[in-house]
Amino acid sequence: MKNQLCELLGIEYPIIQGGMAWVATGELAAAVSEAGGLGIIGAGNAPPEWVKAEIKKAKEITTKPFGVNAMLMSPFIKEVMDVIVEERVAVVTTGAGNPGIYMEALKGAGSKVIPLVPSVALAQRLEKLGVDALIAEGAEAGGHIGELTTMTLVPQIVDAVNIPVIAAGGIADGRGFVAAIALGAVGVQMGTRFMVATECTVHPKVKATILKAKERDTVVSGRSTGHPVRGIKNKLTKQLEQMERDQVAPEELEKLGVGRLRDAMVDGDIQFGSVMSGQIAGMVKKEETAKEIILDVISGAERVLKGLGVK
Ligand code: TUI
Repeated sequence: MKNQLCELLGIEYPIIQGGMAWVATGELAAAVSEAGGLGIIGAGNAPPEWVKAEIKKAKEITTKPFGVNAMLMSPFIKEVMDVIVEERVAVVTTGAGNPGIYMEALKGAGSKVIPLVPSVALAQRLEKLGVDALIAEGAEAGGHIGELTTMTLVPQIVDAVNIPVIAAGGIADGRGFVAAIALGAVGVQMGTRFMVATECTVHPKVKATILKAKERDTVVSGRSTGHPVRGIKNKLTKQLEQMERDQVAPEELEKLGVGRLRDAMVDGDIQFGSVMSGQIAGMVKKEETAKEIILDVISGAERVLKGLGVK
């Protein structure tokens, strides 16, 4: 399974863990990297001190490369980027915007830069800026999403650029992995499946919610704000839905959303907090170590390929 992406990132398996805000801590990132994938710390809206402490934690657990996801809408984004540069983080993924203004500093620090993109247009713009690879994330994913599905987005981006493309959104096993490769991707990013990893420090009530979720249990909220978010249906999403029906001003919806992700992921408020999750939650049925998850995806992929007569 060693390929071009493994060479680029210095990893064993072409599997990246999603940079989930308030979920992907130094412990989870280090466990995924130790298991041969690429672990990612999710900076989200956290202050720079938190990001720095998580980077230090990961460095204490592993000497393997890991990354940080910089959420470009964070109020602390400039300071978080300073920490990333200072700590010379091996890989930086970005979400929720265009990382153009940070490229020079990140490349200067020796980081590989891999933005998440929801469209062909942004993929082409970022290729010109010299990013190392792209993550094409479909709307099956959890959290902030674009319009296109993984099935339609990945091959269109693959055809439009000359840099490696990683697929994300709706992938949680060997079948999804092979499907992504068939669409032209060089690897996958998985979030929801790693949320229930043994080493993931998210609140146990959140893990239980993911494990019992069925295929139609996620919904997209906040379309009127311009930043739609997928998560598990609960009292918060019902309230947001009602507000959209009542045509409440988008700023009011944004206000209601502030702090809700942390409420769920850290404090375990699964009713009024934002339990961001992908549609594939319905297929995630057991808690396993990061190593077990990665080996299951790889062995599942090998079984699919054998069935196809490829190997
Ligand atoms: O970023 C994510 N997923 C996220 S971010 C997040 S925190 C948040 N919470 C509430 C509202 C907004 C953010 C939770 N989950 N995935 C990657 C991703 N990036 N999805 C969509 C995008 C994206 C959207 C627009 C990337 C670039 C973009 O560009 C706009 C532009 O400048 O052209």
